[in-house]
Amino acid sequence: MHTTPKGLRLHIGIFGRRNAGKSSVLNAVTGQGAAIVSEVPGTTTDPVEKAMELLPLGPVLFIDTAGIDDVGALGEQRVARTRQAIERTDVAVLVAEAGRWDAFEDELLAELKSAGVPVIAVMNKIDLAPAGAAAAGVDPAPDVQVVRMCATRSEGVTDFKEALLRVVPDSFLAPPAILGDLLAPGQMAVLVVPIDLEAPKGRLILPQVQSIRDVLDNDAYCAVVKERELRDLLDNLKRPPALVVTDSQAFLKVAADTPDDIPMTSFSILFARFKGDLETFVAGAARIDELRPGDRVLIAEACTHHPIGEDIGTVKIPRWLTQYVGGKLAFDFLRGRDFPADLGAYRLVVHCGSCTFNRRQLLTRILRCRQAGVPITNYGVAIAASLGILPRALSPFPGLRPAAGS
Ligand SMILES: Nc1nc2c(ncn2[C@@H]2O[C@H](COP(=O)(O)OP(=O)(O)OP(=O)(O)O)[C@@H](O)[C@H]2O)c(=O)[nH]1
Ligand code: SF4
Ligand SMILES: [Mg+2]
Repeated sequence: MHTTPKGLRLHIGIFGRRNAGKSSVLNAVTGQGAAIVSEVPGTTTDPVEKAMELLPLGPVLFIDTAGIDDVGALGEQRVARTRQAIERTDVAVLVAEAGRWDAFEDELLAELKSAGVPVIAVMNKIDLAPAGAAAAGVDPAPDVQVVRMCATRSEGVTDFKEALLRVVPDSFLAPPAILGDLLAPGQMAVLVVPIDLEAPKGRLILPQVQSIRDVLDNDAYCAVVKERELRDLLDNLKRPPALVVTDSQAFLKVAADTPDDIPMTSFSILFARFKGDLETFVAGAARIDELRPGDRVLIAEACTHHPIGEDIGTVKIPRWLTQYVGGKLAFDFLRGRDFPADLGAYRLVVHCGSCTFNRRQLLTRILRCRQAGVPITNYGVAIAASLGILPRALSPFPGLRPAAGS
């Protein structure tokens, strides 16, 4: 968890007046009592750093600073050190007491903006704000995300994380490789691409094309075959491939035709890692074992492509899950950009490969599911789990283990 070099962590600086609740906001967001909190203004005297994994965003470094309205000679040094913290901040959190946004906050905001740092304004202590006081706060500027919180009761934490995902610079959301990192230069991958009714006429689909490009970018190479020719190809190779990747629909046949010692996975699992958070999806798949007949499952697709023949999302996944559970499940289907505000009715969300989404969009959905306490998994992981071959499909990722039974 702490292996990510500090320079690669998103640095989140927390600024504001003394006693506004900066350290309390840090504790609420991290869910840990890392920072000392007290009613005495000036409790935090020097910037305090806290490295952690903030799901679903990834590795971050919080910098809790001393109140910048600090007074006296000692105070001036503290203010200087707080100002230095701005220089290493990627995202700034300006904490104010709800209903108390004055010239001081405006100046601090202007300073942060002139440093080119995106800002989240936290109106904290909403519990103390007079009832009806215009929802306890002003909206400082159109380009500033405003979050209302009661840090001591951990209220507003999810809103805070959503705001964070919105303002995080793109470079911090840069995805890992698709599969290039699983191949050394000069190694070979075999990509299994079924050409069935759902395959578009005359071309390959985007995830397949992106995978080929990623292999080439990493000085490796690949062979592309339909599932029928896989066995023949493997028999004719002088060296076994370093990796076999299949479309999920041909999982069982490809698993049967690929020798056990060759790592094997699916495009959908590769994209779960590339676009989202494979670990979360693998953890979410454990819920499949707990599903009971009658449970409600949301199948969510990022785009509104038209299903042809037996569609994977509306037909195949429901069938596989139903067979696995041994009884009828209640499925809802969702296509496109809208994600339901209320996910509470669902026992599980199964998401498509999100090839048309960027990482920020999928991570936001993962966050919503977390907030609702609903496990989320994706097509490739769910299919592998319901076919009983998830451990095999995770063989290229030795650090990831499915929960027992899935
Ligand atoms: N009622 C209420 N009190 C809060 C809230 N957040 C923080 N407090 C209280 O406000 C006081 C100051 O909180 P801190 O988190 O230490 O504030 P800080 O901004 O870090 O203060 P300094 O480090 O002194 O600059 C403490 O007594 C907290 O318990 C809140 O949302 N509601
Ligand atoms: S966004 Fe989802 S539904 Fe649309 S093509 Fe990609 S994987 Fe399929
Ligand atoms: Mg403090």
